[in-house]
Amino acid sequence: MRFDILTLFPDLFSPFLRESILGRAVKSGLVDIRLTDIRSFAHGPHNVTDDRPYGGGNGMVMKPGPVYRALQSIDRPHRDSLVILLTPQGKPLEQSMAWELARRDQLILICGRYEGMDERIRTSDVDLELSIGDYVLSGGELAAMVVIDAVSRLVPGVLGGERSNLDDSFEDGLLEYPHYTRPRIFNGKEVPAVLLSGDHEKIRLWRRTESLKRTLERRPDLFKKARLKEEDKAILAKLKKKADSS
Ligand code: 6GU
Repeated sequence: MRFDILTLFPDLFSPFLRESILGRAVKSGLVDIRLTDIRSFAHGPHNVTDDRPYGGGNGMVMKPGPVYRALQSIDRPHRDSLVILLTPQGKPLEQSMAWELARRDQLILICGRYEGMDERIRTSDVDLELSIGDYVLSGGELAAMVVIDAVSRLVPGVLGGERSNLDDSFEDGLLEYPHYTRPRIFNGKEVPAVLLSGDHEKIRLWRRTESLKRTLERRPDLFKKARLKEEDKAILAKLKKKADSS
């Protein structure tokens, strides 16, 4: 899978692309990540990429020309490439969207800066606008890294055999159960006995119950979209009853 990043700050990406799971995926060729510096497509002696807003007001606006030329310079050998603009006004990124994006061969990510991007780029050259949450970042770069991280770990082979993404929070719409590793007692706190029991069915049931409990306590909104089995509904009914009676 290929990612092209259009940015005024390509240097922000280097450690992120080099380290850990993504670094390994890049090295092995499972993901191919290319950086395009929008500034190198600016004209004039000062390579200006922003300008004052028509109509007045605070802040600066990204000029359409440099972004447009940067976009034109990207080769698109694949039929299903997608141009994504990172903006707080975009559609909120969710796990289901990450799966959809992971099916593509090429994602072209445009990182906005300043107060925003000239509207004509958004309306004629962008396929999808994405936000990573309801807060304001100084630019789309961190959001692009979030998208690349969330998507590339769904590309077959990227996580390797050592773990799977299927147990992750949100894969079935629920929060994950708590994890423990050695030592068995840490600062006086013991690992729940069930996890030492060796009884796989009991462990599975405990984990599922903890998942449902956490989701109920912290993110009840997730139940609107969660995929619940009959067993889950029974556990949930018990949890709710217990909460009501205490
Ligand atoms: Cl994609 N960009 C910026 N600048 N701020 C954001 C965002 C994106 N998503 C949430 N906040």
